[in-house]
Amino acid sequence: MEYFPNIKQITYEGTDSKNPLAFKHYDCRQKILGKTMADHLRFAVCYWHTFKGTGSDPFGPGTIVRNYNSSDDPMRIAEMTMEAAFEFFTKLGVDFWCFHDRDISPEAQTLKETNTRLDKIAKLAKKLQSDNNIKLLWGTTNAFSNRRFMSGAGTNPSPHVFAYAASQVKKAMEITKELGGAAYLFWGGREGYETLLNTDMKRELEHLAILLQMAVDYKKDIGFNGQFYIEPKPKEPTKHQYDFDAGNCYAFLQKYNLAKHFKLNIEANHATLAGHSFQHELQFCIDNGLLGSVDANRGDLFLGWDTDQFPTDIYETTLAMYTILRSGGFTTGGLNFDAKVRRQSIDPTDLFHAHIGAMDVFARGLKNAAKMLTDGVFEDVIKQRYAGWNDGFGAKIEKKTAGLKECENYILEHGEPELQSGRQEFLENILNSYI
Ligand code: XLS
Ligand code: CA
Ligand code: CA
Repeated sequence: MEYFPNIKQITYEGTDSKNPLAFKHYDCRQKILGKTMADHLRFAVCYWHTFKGTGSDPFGPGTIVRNYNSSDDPMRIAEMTMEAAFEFFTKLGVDFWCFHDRDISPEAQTLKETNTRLDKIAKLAKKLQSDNNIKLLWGTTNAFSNRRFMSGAGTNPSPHVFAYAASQVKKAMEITKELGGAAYLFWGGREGYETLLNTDMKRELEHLAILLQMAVDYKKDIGFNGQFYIEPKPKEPTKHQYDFDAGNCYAFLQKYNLAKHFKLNIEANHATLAGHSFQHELQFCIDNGLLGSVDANRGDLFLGWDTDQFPTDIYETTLAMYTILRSGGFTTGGLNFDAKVRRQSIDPTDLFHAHIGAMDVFARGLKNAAKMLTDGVFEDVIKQRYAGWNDGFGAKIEKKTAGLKECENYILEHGEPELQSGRQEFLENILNSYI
């Protein structure tokens, strides 16, 4: 059965095209700095919002009805949804997808039955992957929706719930391996707290580290070679999420000797919720060898929660791609559209418009960033600004051969420093000339 019968293959038609169902900028084969756009951007579609999202919000149930979502048999729905998903990936022309175990297959009464169901759906996914030449960017487990996880998964006060979460991680890792996933992700669903009046934060964090170490060990046991990611987020659903931001995750990973096993998945909307720019979180990761993958979405300037909207801002995508390109680009990671169409966007075609727009805006970001990098204007400004450290007294400080006394002597001899403008407005104007 065809689930999107009104949609043909989406193709690149160039900037003059007025066809809303065509790319104006994303030309998967076009080479930029020696690599195709597809290889630079590594687009992925997320299963949860795109195929399981119904538009429900705290004020009302879903508004979105899909033709692959109607059957009395939950396993039939799971199969139809998987078929629809691969039709969507193929028509859109993305190479990757991402999923949670519970998105692709419904939970049953017992873990055993649940896992049997998962195996069945994973088998179908594997076939569809190879039939359509689509790959898995990452898999993960949903250990936050079921009521058993109301007080967290790895950080739950109950070891019984911890063990349940660990069992889910085990199975989700096995499936991710089976599907050839480039990575396995940990997002701290309800790993956080609502009040310290009932929370032993120290102990909970120790337990989280134990769970991650178990996963590291099991990864070795089963010979899964994918990369592990942690995805920072500062709040929502809990008031305080433990994986607050990239800096916080890094401190945690270092404390528990896990840093060499993990990289981070940076989501734009989570960066801004944490009070950082998307570019800041990316740069922090790059500077610390932590950049894994990206959840490409955006928040809303006026709303303080995780709106998970599709990216539309060329300024943001230019800065993000500039930062990513400067670091050498993605290896295992890519751009996963962890984004949902709005509650009123109820047509299947809206899913295509959303993704086409997002892919085009990242393609434009990539082209702008490549020009910025080739021209090297910003690189030169930064080099120049720090040139004082390359030799003379600056080099002495960097080599740690000068102390406070030497600094004092230097000032006594040289007096007041000569100040230089930071030229921010000049640089912002140059940036705008690329956009
Ligand atoms: C929720 C997160 C989640 C992760 C995967 O805010 O973005 O969707 O990406 O569990
Ligand atoms: Ca995400
Ligand atoms: Ca989000």
